[in-house]
Order: sequence, then C-alpha cells, then structure tokens
Amino acid sequence: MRLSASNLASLPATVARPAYDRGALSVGIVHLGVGAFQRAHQAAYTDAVLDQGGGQDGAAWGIAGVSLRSPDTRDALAPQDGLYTVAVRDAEGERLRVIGCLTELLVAPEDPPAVLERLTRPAVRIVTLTVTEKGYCHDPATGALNEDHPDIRHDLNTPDRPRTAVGFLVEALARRRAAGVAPFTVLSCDNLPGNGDTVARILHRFAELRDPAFGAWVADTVACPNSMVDRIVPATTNADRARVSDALGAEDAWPVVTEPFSQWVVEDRFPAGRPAWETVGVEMVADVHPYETMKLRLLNGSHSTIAYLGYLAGYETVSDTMTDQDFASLIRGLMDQEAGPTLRMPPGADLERYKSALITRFLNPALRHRTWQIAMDGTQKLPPRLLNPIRDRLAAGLPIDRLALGVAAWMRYVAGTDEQGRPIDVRDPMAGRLAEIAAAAAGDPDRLAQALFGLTTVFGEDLPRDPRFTGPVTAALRRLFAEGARAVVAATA
Ligand code: CS2
Repeated sequence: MRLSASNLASLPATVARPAYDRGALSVGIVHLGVGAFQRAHQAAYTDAVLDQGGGQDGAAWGIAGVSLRSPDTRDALAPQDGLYTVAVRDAEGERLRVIGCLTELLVAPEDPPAVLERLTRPAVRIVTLTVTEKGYCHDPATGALNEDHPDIRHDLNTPDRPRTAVGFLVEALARRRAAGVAPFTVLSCDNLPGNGDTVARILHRFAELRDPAFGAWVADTVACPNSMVDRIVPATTNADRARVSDALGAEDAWPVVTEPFSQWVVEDRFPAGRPAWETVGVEMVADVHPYETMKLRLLNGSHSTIAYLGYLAGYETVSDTMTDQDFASLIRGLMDQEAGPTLRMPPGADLERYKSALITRFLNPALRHRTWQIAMDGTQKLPPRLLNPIRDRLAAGLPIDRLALGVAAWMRYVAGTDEQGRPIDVRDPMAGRLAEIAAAAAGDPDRLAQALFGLTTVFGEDLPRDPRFTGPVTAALRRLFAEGARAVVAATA
C-alpha cells in the first residue's frame, strides 16, 4: 500500500498529519528546485501555517513544486498525491509528520511551457528557489550573472523553452507584465550571501540583455527579499525509506530525514502578500545579512572544512568526523578564533550558544550526513564559506591558519585520489577543469595550488596576489600530501 490521500486518515496515531482540507488549497507559491531541503524546511513551515488555519487567505498558499532537472521527485510523489513524510531524528528517536501542502509537481525539462504557464497565473504570488549555488549561473567570486554560461545563452536565445531558473523567472515576468498581472515575489532559499540581492541582480541583468526597458521594470517592481535558511537535511537513503514506510504502515517512496533544529530568517518584503510564517517560528526581520553571514561562516564554513578533511581522513559522515577529538577541536577553534571574530552579530543573538549548538548538531548520531555529499560543488561553496572570512581577517591583519587548512583540504580533495590512492568522485560544475589541473600538477602541491589559485571565479583577483593567503594555503597543502589529514588536523587543532 502506498501513502496517499485515501489512506492519510488511517495512518498510526503517532504520525502527525495535515488537519487542513487539502482539497481547498490553491497554488500561491511555485517552488523551483523541489528537493529534500525545501521539503524539510520551507514546505514544513508552510504546512504548519496551514495547519493553524493559515490566517485570512490561508487556503491560497498551496505549493507547486518544479524540478528543473530530473523527474525523480515527481515520480516518487505524484502516486502519493504529493504527500511525503518528514522524519525528525536525533539520539532520542524519530518523529514523523506527513506534509500536505505540495499539491502539484512539474518537471521542467519535460514541458517548459507548462511551467511558464503555471508561473504566469495571477494566483501565484511567490516563487521560492532552492536551486543550489550553481543554479544561479553566476560568478561566485563577484555575484554577477555568467553571461557566457551555455544555459544562459540558450535561455536568452530560446525564451519560451528555458532551462535555468533565471530563464523561467524572467520569461514568466515578461508574460505577466504583458498581461498586466503584478509580478510575483522571488524568494531565494539558497546558501548564498545576500541571496535575494544576488537573484535580483541576476534577474535584472538577464532581463536587461533581453530589453533594457524590461530590465528597468524588473529592477523596479520585482521584490527579492533576502533569507537565511538553516536545517541539516542529508540525502534520503533506502534504509530511511524502509524505516519510515514501516512506521507508516504504507510505502513512502521519498521521505525526508532531518534534525530537530530549524531556522528561517526572512526579510519582510512581500508586496503581493505571504503566508503567516511568523506564526510558526519564522523570524521576519528588516535585515537578514548578519544572520546569513553568521550561518554561512560558522555552520557552512565548518561543514565544508569537516567534509574535505573528514573525507580525506576516511570518515564517512559528519558525526563520525566530529567524534574524533582532534577534528572537534579544530572546528571549535575555527569558529572561536577565526570565523566568529569576523561577524557582526544579529541583535539578540547569542554567539556562544549558537556555536555550542552547532557542535551538538554536527554530532547528531542519527543523521548519516556524508562528507562526500557536502564536499560537492566546492568551487561554488568556498567563496562565501571560507574565502570571505579570510578576506576580512587579512584586511584586519589577523592569522588564517584554520581557514587556510580548509581551503587546502579542498585542493587536496580535488586532486582526485584519496590518501589510499583510491579515486575520489569529485562532483562540481568545474569538475572537468579541476581534473585537468590535477593531472597537470601530478601530485606536486606547489603546482596544484598555483594552478587552482588561477581560477578567478573562485579566488577573485585579490587573494591569489596576496602571499598572506597563498603562503599558508600552499604550506597546508604540502603537509596534507606529506602527512595526511589526521596528522595535520591534530597538529593544527
Ligand atoms: C551543507 C548544507 O551540503 C552542504 O553544503 O553545508 O546543505 C547545510 O547542511 C545546510 O545549509 C544547513 O542549513
């Protein structure tokens, strides 16, 4: 038996489920990039709002989920009427809730016009995005649209069959403008610094390349609030599927597994309206930047450092890595001594509590969060997580030993073979270029570092010229090759 609307009422009493009438929902939000993170985070918050009655126009906030690439999510969830389980896990156990607000699923490459049609309907007032860093087709060092990106070229030339999020958004906005329908608000929920400002810049530039007057209209009328999103959501495993299905007494082909912690801080700028997210713990604020920097540098910066060093040391998951005392002290030191002091703290935030909570979250033994998963897309992740705090510290004349070790660990990782000589499956939009560089360097740390510093979309123009940066990174890379990750971590911690 498959989880579906028809058996929702007969699930075990321990499983929480929607109290609202799903049939009464209309689609007010289109989400681009429907995946595990959005289903455990933004959809869970919206589901909670609906469960409370949703305020005045509660029924207007159903979500249509769009996959920009693979049909997997639609294939798993459509037979379940869009229902799926969020399993919240920690050492104490697991709590299950079936989420009901995903009422439609579309697969963009199968039918781009259907997605454009969906986005153009006047009832759609918000478009949310989790398309990962690379989905913005931007230059991570500057935040500007990469106008030479093949998919961007494609979408400029073929506006009615786009491939990228920006291509869909801009064409839908053009159609709304032509039809006299107000624009939707675009809410980025990706881990980018100034994610709203970034998406605004990219939409503006893309629209301007189509027509300068249209570009100006987009810049003037489309609101793109910034947001800080936080919840650890590892990829679902077959063991998760089996365990959750067992507990439901019905098969859920794609539950999501996550931690108890969840935070969402959103800049409150929604001219077309929004769900009453503030009633379910979302922090609606005037300025998100301090929250975002805190989270990117402390959580994500630590995560990437754990991912590269932990993987090299042979640890499969974040919690395995963090149970090694040397790694735990390195990460604590990274937060206390290096990343933490670069932060301008959000009002009322308790930095000490935040850092301690992070260590506990990383140690959650019930989440099998693979180091390999977090290691993906380093060319996109390094700039906000490690390179920006490095810039701030260099500007203040401060040392960067631990941050530099994180960068060097990425370099050692993209060299493509582990410490036992086994190949590493390096996933990155620049994987081809990284493999060429690694092959040419042939295991020589100085040549490898030198060639990688040449990637200006990652390191910018400034860092490669600064010996206070290149020196410690190259030295750490030499040691990683010579001594291995465990020994270097022990010595740096
Ligand atoms: C992780 C994030 O995969 C990664 O790069 O650092 O997905 C992280 O788990 C989330 O940002 C937590 O909020």
